[in-house]
Amino acid sequence: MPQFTLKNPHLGKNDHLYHLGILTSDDLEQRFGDIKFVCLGGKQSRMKDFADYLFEKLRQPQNSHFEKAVDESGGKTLRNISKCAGRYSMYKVGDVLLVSHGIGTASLSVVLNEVFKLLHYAGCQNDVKFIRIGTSGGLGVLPGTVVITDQPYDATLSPDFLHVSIGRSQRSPCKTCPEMRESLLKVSKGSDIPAILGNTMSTDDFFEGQCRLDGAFCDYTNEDKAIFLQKAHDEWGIKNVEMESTCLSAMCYKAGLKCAIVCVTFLDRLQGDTVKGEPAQFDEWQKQLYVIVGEYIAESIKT
Ligand code: R2B
Ligand code: URA
Repeated sequence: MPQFTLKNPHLGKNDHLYHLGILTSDDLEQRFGDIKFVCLGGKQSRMKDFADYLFEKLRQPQNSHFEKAVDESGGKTLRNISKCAGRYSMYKVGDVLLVSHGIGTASLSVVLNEVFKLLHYAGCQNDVKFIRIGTSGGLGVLPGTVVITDQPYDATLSPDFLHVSIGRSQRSPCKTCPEMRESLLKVSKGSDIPAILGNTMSTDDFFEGQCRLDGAFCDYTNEDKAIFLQKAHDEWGIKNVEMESTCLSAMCYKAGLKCAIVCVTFLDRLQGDTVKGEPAQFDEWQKQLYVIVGEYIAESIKT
């Protein structure tokens, strides 16, 4: 299998992955060369939780990164590899790297640049798969439904990612991997978790960008909002709204890497704006993502 290689001619041998707290002199091939999957999610605590879940699901793989000291019961604790940098959390469980990305494109693109460089410097194979597990607002679906993204759209309903380099706006295509989507859907059908394939709208802002009336500002009417969201649902097939799918799918596609996006919905945005409910219920819904993605990874590693 060929190695994953970034084409940037400016990359050398000495680099500092500043936000991950990793140097190229840190024995990257030995520590990270076996990575096959990268799982990303917004919250640091969710990635720690998912790392612990995956560690058990994959039967405690020894090529994980542990704290040096054992815990009170003599057991091993997974190490937050990026703790020293203080920005993101990162764990390695067997062949899987789990990384938090914060909220939105700015935060996600920083960590993705550094994760891509990590794979490049570590000499990973070029078939590493990226999966985002996240939360979202649903459109016309029951809260708790898991949406596996087919096509990401931006906040203007364009199927690409708008970004700026050397003062110029550029649009890059957003693509998720058809095989990964289908396999994730198949895994979910084998469980009792409600999961669907659908298109996702990704915005740079949680409030006005997602047509909410309950932000600090609102320059449109309830009717304007309802017309836009209904059109997004009916004509574009949008089933959920979040803040990272365009950036992730465009950056992975540009790097030649496959990706999937699996998000649970916390409310139906055709019914309201405010996320409200019991924290325990939200935790339970998010654990559905661990079950689907954990099973998908376990099956993929087996075959
Ligand atoms: C979903 O939830 C976050 C905002 O609350 C954001 O990261 C996203 O995509
Ligand atoms: N995350 C979002 O980006 N939007 C929502 O409505 C809920 C979670």
